[in-house]
Amino acid sequence: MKKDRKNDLSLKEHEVAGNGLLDRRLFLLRGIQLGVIANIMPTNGFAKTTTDIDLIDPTWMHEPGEPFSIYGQPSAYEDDVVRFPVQNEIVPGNGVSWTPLHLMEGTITPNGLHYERHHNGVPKINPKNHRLLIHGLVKKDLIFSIDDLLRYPMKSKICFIECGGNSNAGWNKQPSQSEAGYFNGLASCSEWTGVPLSVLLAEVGLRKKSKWLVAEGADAFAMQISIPIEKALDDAFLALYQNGERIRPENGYPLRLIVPGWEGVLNVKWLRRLKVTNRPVMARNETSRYTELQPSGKARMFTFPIEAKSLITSPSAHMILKGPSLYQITGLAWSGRGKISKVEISADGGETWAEAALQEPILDRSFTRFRLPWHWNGKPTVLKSRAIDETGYVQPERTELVKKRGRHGFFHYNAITNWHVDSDGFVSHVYDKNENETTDSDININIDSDWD
Ligand SMILES: Nc1nc2c(c(=O)[nH]1)N[C@H]1C(S)=C(S)[C@@H](COP(=O)(O)O)O[C@H]1N2
Ligand SMILES: [Mo]
Repeated sequence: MKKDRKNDLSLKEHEVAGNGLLDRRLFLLRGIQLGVIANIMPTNGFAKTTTDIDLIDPTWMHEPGEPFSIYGQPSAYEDDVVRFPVQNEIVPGNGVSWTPLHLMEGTITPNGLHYERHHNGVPKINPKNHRLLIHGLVKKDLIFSIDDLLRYPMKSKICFIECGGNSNAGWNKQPSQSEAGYFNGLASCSEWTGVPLSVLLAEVGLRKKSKWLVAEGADAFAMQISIPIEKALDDAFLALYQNGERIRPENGYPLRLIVPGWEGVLNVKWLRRLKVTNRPVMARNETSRYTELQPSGKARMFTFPIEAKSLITSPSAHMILKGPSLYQITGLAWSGRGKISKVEISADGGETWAEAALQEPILDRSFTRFRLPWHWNGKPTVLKSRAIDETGYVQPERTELVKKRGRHGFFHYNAITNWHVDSDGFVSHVYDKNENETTDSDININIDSDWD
């Protein structure tokens, strides 16, 4: 094959940061750039030539295939792509199941893989018998059935939900060695469809003193949480659909609150009651949980927005790179304050950084996929990704986060994750060397088996 001279460029010419990070534009979907990638791939890319190997004649072409099904399931060969449940031994309905982010691509979480956080199990709700009451500081109390709600004009929004306790193993003194999704996958992204809360609040009529909304779920935990009325009127909505189908029981069927960009606990599932009040209810999940002691001795409360975060999903913990070659570094970035404006990647432990390509669509408060070509030279190194959102907020290094928030952290862990690649290509999680994790005053928490 005659090589296009223009594309026949050496790897070095495309290097934009130390240790083999290549120009993100090589990943733009245009012939010329992809041509360059093809040219710098080892020996004809990753496929075999027809002189090495024959095309396999598969047995499944010699017999009729399976008939139709009423609800599709993933291929039986994909049975490792599953959530990872961790539950309380005494109360099995209290726990979490993690989304396998390291085994997934794109930005949308399939419904069966959306992470779960229940405090007392998944209620079996018959939608015919489910009601939503809106009362409190309103002009008239109203009760809605699901059928009533289905008649309102709806809106759809793609957005992530992240538990405030996601990635909390990051506060541990030793780096968690769980796979990327089983450490950071209390975060998922779906298209939610339902009725804007502002429409229903206009219908009940807010009284002057209304400042908060207390939302309550119809589960055995009867979860309660307070939400400022401004957010409720701004972009909160009552979702009935998740990625085009009715919400899964695990995620709040038949009705859940969506509070875009704010911590997961506000997104009350199995929603049955909204009480308009003039102050927060001070429920368990906004006092003893989802708050934390600061170095000043004061507790942080009502830390609603999820700060910008990114995570390289591949290569990530437990993966093995097959020798020096061209690799695609890819991952997810998100921010509860708007759109992701930039993701930077380092392949030399943070000394130099290159800008990653952001895949369209880049949406408000949604997962954004990033990619960057990397030529690994086979030497041990540390990969990092750093997200910057449209407010200019920069995802912190772990040392910065610990310095600012102290050692009593449990929630809102959004530090940069370091993936160490050893000379065998094995990937593991490491902290920066300069992090002193051994002072006596440190509390000795080990959060791998805890959540909230
Ligand atoms: N009724 C009810 N709503 C709830 C919870 C719950 O236990 N009961 N858990 C909350 C928490 S802590 C989180 S992080 C999210 C999890 O939503 P998901 O299970 O759909 O991922 O739901 C929130 N809403
Ligand atoms: Mo949560």
